[in-house]
Amino acid sequence: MSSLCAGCGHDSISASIALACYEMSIEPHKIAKLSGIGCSSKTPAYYLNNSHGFNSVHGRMPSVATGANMANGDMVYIGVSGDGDSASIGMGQFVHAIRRNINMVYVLMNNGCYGLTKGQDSATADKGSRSKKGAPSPFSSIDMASLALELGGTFVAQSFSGDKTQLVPLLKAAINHNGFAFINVISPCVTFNNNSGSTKSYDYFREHAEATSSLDFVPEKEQIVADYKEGSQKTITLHDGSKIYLDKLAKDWDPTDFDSARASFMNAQKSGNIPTGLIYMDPESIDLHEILNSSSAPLNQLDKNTLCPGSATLDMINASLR
Ligand SMILES: Cc1ncc(C[n+]2csc(CCOP(=O)(O)OP(=O)(O)O)c2C)c(N)n1
Repeated sequence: MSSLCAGCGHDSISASIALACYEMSIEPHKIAKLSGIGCSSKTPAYYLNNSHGFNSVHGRMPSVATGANMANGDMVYIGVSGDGDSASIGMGQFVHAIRRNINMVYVLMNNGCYGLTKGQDSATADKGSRSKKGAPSPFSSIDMASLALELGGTFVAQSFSGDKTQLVPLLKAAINHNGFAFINVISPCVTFNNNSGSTKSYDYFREHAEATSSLDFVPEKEQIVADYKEGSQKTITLHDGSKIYLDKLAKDWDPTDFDSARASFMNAQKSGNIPTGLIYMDPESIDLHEILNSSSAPLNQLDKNTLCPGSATLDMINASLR
């Protein structure tokens, strides 16, 4: 049983994560759940029992994920974080995880406030928006999805906690993406930030959501059953042959086009609308292991000869540096 408030968006996201992993038949021991501190970061306690888990200190989840991934690239890393955890104390860690393209899913449960510590404005609270107890936020907000794109993020998506139809295929595509897959999920805080005046409330989202596409994810070996209207679909093939099918809703939408992804965030800032769906992805993305040419085989499975190649090899390396 979750100990979060009844109606919390975070619980719906947890349900979507569990469903995505179930539908992909990922064995629990192949998953590592990682988080920082906050109501959002407590959620891994409520899903994927028997998976590995690490609840780090506040804002430090990305460095734990980096270390774990470097030691064992043969796992599915699912990190969850809050907007306080990621956009304030953990901002430095967040940006470098994107820059390094660590192969992980990063779900930001974005409620525009510090839920766990009783609802203070976070850095994603929109300027002028008002939480239940607070004055209008005097500062402009940080748009985390737009930031992820600017930093060279290779998979940037946006969704809503209550939209399982959109979120589950997005999560599946993110799990299959070869690199850092960021999903910014608007997740209303029913206790502190679900009032009129809040731009992270259920009502505001319903009035301002702007779906870029509806989508489906089809794993490599499964029969393709997607059935979309003629002339409006886009298929993206991932590195392992799996496919993402997009049914375009927004005019001229192409998630592999960086410039239109960027333009959609610019337009959203002006209109106050929230684009949802797969905003951008690079199907050619290469992850940190490939960038560094490091071993993606788990280090604890390497034998002594691989780990210690002997003095002749060492002499060769030394000679090459002289
Ligand atoms: C180093 C440190 N500073 C401050 C805190 C207090 N603190 C706990 S959770 C939190 C913010 C949580 O907000 P968010 O990440 O948005 O998660 P939410 O609870 O809203 O899901 C803060 C400031 C802490 N635990 N550790």
